[in-house]
Amino acid sequence: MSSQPELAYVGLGSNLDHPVAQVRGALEALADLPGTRLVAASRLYRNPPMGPQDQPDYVNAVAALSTHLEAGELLAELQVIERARGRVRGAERWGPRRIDLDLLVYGELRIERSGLSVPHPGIAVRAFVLVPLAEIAPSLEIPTLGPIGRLLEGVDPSAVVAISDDA
Ligand code: 5RU
Ligand code: CA
Ligand code: CA
Ligand code: CA
Repeated sequence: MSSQPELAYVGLGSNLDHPVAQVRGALEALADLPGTRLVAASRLYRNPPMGPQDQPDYVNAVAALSTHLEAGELLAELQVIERARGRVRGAERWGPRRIDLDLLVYGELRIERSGLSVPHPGIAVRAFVLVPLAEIAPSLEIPTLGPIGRLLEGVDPSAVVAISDDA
């Protein structure tokens, strides 16, 4: 654990076993991580699958964390939460899942190695990440990728629909 907290952004996604409850439960688990505060959470957004289409719609959200965990520690904790919340690694790549937690951004850090890229390269082209991320961090400058506003201009956000709070 480092002494200076970093601001990190985590993407959440679910399309199995009541996705709204899965994402809400994972947000609580993020808030409970050691040395970590949940500083913001976007609304939840329902949207059709990208990649393989033969699966249910997703619910996606983004969380902002202030954390004393190092990037590698935080990544390991995200995988612990995925497993604890019943994620099963299926045969199909990019198939349906109960919960998926992606480390999108960790401070100013840039990592490029097999199995881990930070910032997450998918951010740039995925409306289901950019829309909730822009909701909680509209002025974010994403290391290597640029200002979030410019990235948003390159995607179609129309299918990413906020789930009303009182539904
Ligand atoms: C190919 C393109 C593969 C985009 C993937 C999610 C991708 C998804 C999600 C929605 C995947 C990775 N679609 N597809 N939300 N994850 N809407 O969280 F994202 S598989
Ligand atoms: Ca906490
Ligand atoms: Ca993902
Ligand atoms: Ca993932």
